[in-house]
Amino acid sequence: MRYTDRKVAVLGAGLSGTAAAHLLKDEGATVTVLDSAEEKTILKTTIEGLRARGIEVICGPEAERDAARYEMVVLSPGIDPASPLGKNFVAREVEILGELELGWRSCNAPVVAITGTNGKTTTTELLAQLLNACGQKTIACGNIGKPLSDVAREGRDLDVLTVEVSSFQLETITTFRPAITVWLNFAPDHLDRYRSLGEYRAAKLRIFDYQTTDDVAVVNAAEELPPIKARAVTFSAYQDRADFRLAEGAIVYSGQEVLRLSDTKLRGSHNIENLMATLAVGLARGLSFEQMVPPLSAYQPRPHRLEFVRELSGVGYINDSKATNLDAVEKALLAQSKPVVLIAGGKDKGFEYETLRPLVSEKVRATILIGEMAERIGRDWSGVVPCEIAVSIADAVERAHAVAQPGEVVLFSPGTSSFDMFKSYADRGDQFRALVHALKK
Ligand code: UMA
Repeated sequence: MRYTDRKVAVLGAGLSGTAAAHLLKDEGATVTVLDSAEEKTILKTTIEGLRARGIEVICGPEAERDAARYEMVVLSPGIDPASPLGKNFVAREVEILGELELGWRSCNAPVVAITGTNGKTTTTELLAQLLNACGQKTIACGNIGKPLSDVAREGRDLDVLTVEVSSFQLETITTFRPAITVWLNFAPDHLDRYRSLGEYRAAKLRIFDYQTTDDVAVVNAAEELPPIKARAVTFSAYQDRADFRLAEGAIVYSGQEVLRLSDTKLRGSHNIENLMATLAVGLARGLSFEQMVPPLSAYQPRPHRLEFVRELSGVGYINDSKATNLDAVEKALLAQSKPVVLIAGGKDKGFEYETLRPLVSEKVRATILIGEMAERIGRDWSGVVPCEIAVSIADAVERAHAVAQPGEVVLFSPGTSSFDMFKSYADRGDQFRALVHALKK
């Protein structure tokens, strides 16, 4: 057993921390889980499950003051090393690693790791479905919602792991070496965690750190990346010099038409790039285009990503709750051909909505604003578009319904995270969808 008798602290009792704690316990460690939240706010079954296995759980302020001597600390991705809980350990000379690194060390299958500010969940899922359909056994895991530590514990016989990785997870890698990496794009996000965009980008770029010349990096040709050791394969919906490029409504590789976009259910140029990256990974894994086209054509987009909800009195309603940064709103707006009534806003993550003014002026006829950011966005877009402030998501949907004219779309693309009013972006999107279905003419 890898961690026999080691005294390990796991920070965070969420999905990642719980999975890490169970894996460490399986591997012989003495484990304590520390979480800054009060015990009553953490899932009871989680805590009971940990304690039942002899894993100690300490919650609340006591967790942040814990002075026990640990030989190793495992960090959940959502815990900023600069937070009170993180700082308590960073200051001491103890080995710190992230849950991704821990899980990877106990997994045997090669890894395809996908990062990017937007599209990584879609690409991870698309790729996992493609590989499975083509006979390569895989599982979509990582930031998508299944920690690598869980995958390691299950010990399934897999050919490859399809892992969505976030900047938070990459901050703490020390050996994580994917056989194939995917760099989809980069745009401002997470400025509530990082002091600058450069810091966020540097964390993401760590994905390439441990790759060698034997590995492959599938990268967006429009991105200026530092030198990478892995063999690069490029893609772009905008640049002709890319290996995978767009020509007359089709994805082209080596002068050959590979996939007609009208044959897939994915829309928007960002999704074309997600498809290109997926094809590039498939090719690097030895698949032929003939094998890959049928499953890619059959793929149904996930909910909350430009999800068409319904049409009512000539107005289309679109749920894009997964848009948690401004780049995603930009892509959602660019994908619209009809005038838009936009519902936006949410938690203050330090974004400047002002940067969207030209596009909002071109595409949006009215906005309904919600959450912590509502008044700020109203000021950023004043003079460009009429803005109304709604007090709840129900109020926002009612107002959008009243304002929208036949031939327009109501687009719910918040542009920031949901935690000021909702449990998650999925909860936010589910509420929007239910309210839209409840609308009467
Ligand atoms: N906590 C503390 N102290 C702190 C902060 C948090 O104790 O200072 C505790 C909380 O009380 C909570 C726990 O830490 O009990 C939560 O840990 P976490 O935020 O790491 O959440 P997990 O449930 O472990 O989920 C994490 C990822 N969350 C984040 O990166 C914020 C999930 O990504 C991921 O699916 C999961 O691991 C499995 O790998 C979510 C996400 O929002 C979807 N990711 C960001 C994104 O996609 O933009 C990066």
